[in-house]
Amino acid sequence: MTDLQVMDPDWLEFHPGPKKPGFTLPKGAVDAHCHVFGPYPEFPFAPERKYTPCNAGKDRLFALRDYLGFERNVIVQATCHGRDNNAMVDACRSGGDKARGIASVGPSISVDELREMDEAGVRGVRFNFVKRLVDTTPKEVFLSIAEKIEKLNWHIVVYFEAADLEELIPFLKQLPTTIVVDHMGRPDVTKGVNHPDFQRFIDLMDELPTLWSKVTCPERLTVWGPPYKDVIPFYQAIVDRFEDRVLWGTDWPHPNMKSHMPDDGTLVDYIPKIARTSTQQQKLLVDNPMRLYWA
Ligand code: 0GY
Repeated sequence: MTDLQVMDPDWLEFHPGPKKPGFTLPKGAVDAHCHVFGPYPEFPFAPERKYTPCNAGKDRLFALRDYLGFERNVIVQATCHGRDNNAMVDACRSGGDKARGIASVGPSISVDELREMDEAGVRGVRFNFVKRLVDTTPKEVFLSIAEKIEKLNWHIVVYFEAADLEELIPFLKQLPTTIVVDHMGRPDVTKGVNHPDFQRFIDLMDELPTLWSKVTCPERLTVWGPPYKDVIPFYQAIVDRFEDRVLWGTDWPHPNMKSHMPDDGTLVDYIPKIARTSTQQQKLLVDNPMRLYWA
């Protein structure tokens, strides 16, 4: 089927020719946060989506994986596909043992449907609280989904903005599985690492041994822009304290970037600034994602 571009007029496409990273990734490194978009029309976008992206299918993702030096991908269902997980599941099936997935599901999902996704490589669901991306889902609905997926030994990926964390804490404490927070809960980096908002997140990781963090997306969190120096102390604070519960990913194809499009090779070169020892790098890029997604 021939691809058709239907993206929003102001959509920024992923970098067409990223640099070859200077940093050599450890053997078996996992890109633990990336997406596929379409390609349209083979995999249509959801009617309820809040944005229409460029096509960014599995072939482009796997080519980038090999080019940057990653061995594996964790493909997170993007909100532009709603609860239609076909593009992500198809990519997982094509990737075989080199791919795992995170789905987005509704309360009516059956155990058989979950099992079928599990067999394709899906290992979790994503609960999204970012208002510009999704309509609100009642917490009871999420809790009913959590109960179902727990039986498959899956985990839950949560996406929220820092300002919403306080209100979400009682809910997060009710979740029965490992919880992975996207992009450190999106701290406001202008407030500094010692601000109560970021300390609240660190305190929660201290309190809940089941809580993990993705140390991802400096390009989203930065105020200064490349080379994202303002975000480094936040990543270091998390990696230094919780090196067994952190994950890293490119976030390719970088949905909703408005200021600039990052070079994925430059993002890989950023890793040694946030995980400064080879032990931390091995855990962040290999041991932790392998334990969570491939064990
Ligand atoms: C990300 C971030 C964003 C979008 C999505 O599923 C999505 O649409 O995750 C965003 O706009 O902040 O993790 O890719």
